[in-house]
Amino acid sequence: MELRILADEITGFVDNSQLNTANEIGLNRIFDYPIIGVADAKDPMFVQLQNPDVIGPHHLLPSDWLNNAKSVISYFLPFSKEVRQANSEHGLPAIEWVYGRIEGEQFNNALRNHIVDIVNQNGGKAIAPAVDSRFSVVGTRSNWSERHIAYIAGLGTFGLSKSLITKKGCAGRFGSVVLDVQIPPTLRDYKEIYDYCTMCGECIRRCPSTAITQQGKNDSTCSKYIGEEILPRFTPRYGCGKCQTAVPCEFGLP
Ligand code: B12
Ligand code: SF4
Ligand code: SF4
Repeated sequence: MELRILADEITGFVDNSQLNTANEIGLNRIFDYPIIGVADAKDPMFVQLQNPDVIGPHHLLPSDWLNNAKSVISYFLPFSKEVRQANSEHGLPAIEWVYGRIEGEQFNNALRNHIVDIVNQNGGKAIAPAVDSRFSVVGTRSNWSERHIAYIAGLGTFGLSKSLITKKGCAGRFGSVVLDVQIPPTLRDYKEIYDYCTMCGECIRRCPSTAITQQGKNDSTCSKYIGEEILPRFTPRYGCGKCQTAVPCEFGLP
């Protein structure tokens, strides 16, 4: 099976799925076309993620999710200009952004399932860990980290804000699927985990909870702010993403 078949399917899904809209707030498009990367399921970096300094021993390998795993498809769905620009104000998140977080993730889950279906229809087997019953988050660390998978699949590097920065920026969402079909891996054009970040510090100024400093991002400060300040105002939705909008790494490499 060629990557081109999957890429065409993903493009069609972004164009045609009703889940990529939020009509009740007049939003015609949540996500633009994604960029797609491929990792070899046997890449030694998957084992490295089990180091407690990186993620931890609970982080599963591709072969733990799927017997005979050969490749991992990872993609980044950039938010549309409407969603990104709406969130450029300081302070509370834009309504478009919190829909992007909740309804956007419903679209992302549908896309994960769609990719699994396409692989099955082409005679392969596939699993999307994020929608699998074994998926779990321990504290703030999941057993399948979409950003770390994207890093291995050549899609980008981390930033000071801990967002993963891709050639289409960092304002968006990631997804991935493990498959038992061999697809040539994407080359990583970086060496270190923060290569794409210029350390300009703009995300520090954007963060309403002071979670980000020159030393990095404090996950519990960010999490507490979203849980205590945002969720009560926007229930059942939430989000923030000020560190991903109106910054030089929002929609391209900084
Ligand atoms: C738990 C969680 C949170 C927690 C903790 C975030 C965190 N940094 O881990 C809280 C609630 C704070 C949070 C907040 C947000 N989240 Co969140 N969250 C997750 C979740 C479910 C799991 C994250 C996880 O497992 N982290 C693991 C830890 C270990 O990651 P880490 O500490 O950043 O990793 C560092 C170390 O590994 C270190 N490192 C040290 N040595 C080495 C060696 C190697 C080889 C490598 C690779 C790394 C490495 O580098 C990393 C960066 O410093 C993921 C979904 C998923 N399944 O992945 C989404 C996810 C990370 N969230 C996302 C988003 C969008 C958000 C928010 C913007 C909220 C919103 N939607 O409005 C904010 C802010 C994000 C930000 N600036 O990071 C996106 C990220 C998009 C992006 N461009 O990066 C994700 C990937 C969801 C998705 N499907 O797209 N989130
Ligand atoms: S705003 Fe600047 S410092 Fe922050 S992640 Fe983006 S490039 Fe890095
Ligand atoms: S999501 Fe909001 S609170 Fe969390 S680090 Fe980014 S700007 Fe700060």
